[in-house]
Amino acid sequence: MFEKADVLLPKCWPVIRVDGRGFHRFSDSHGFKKPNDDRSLHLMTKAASKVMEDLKDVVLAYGQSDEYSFVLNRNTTLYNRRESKIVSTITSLFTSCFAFHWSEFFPTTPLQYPPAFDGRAVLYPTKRILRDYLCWRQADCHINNLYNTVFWALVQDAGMNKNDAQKRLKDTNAGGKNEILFSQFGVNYNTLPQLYRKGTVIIRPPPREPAPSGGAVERGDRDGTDEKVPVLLTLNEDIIRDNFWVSYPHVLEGED
Ligand code: DGT
Ligand code: MG
Ligand code: MG
Ligand code: MG
Ligand code: MG
Repeated sequence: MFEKADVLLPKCWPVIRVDGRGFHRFSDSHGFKKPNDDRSLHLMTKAASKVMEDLKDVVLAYGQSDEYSFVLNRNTTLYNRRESKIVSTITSLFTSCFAFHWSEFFPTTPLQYPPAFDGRAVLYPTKRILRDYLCWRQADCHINNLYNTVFWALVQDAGMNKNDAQKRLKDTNAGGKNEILFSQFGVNYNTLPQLYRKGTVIIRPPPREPAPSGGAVERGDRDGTDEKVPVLLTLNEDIIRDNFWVSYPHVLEGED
């Protein structure tokens, strides 16, 4: 009777974003490699995949750094679209999967304390605005990664102290940072792993092709019981340009 009504607006795409609580400290306490720790990035993706396997209304997840965004089908009726129920379930499931699978990714580093994630819901009224949101997160990944890559090269490889490295980078644009990486460290930023530069996007595979008449090839079903069909596709692709969305039109199907 006193419970607040918090139904997500109809028709809008719900996005639930989880973000590591105090991961600046968490990454230090657990000896994360700088600027990117593959173990942590893959553990994040493992936890996000578990969320998607469990909650079928998630059509796409995008992750970078200590965050993952989950896009729900715009017409989802999950928990009657109750915001607190959806956000708390996704955040809690993600967090427990992160802790549950920790030792697979960090076999020699015990968890020092229980990790936590915050979660929030944002609503996007159109596909275009939803895509703008995803562009923003991927652009954020790129900007932070470029900065962190140069910063840690200056500190770890060139022996600069952190204050000087920060000053050195303060007034550089993207071109300037690329130039430092190339001229001083022989690194071409564009050849660094896409995992670091683009983050990770998880989608479901496109619907099956109609079976050719006569000799149908049985591909099994998509409920996770048949190993032959991947349940999820995990990609490190650009999701800003149209290419990705043209290749996988089923992800945001339906009207605008
Ligand atoms: P918050 O989210 O307000 O509770 O505070 P933080 O500390 O989690 O801040 P946030 O989320 O803005 O920044 C993410 C932090 O996580 C940032 O300090 C860098 C760290 N981090 C994330 N991924 C990695 C990684 O792969 N390697 C290292 N060394 N650090 C990482
Ligand atoms: Mg934060
Ligand atoms: Mg955080
Ligand atoms: Mg973050
Ligand atoms: Mg109950």
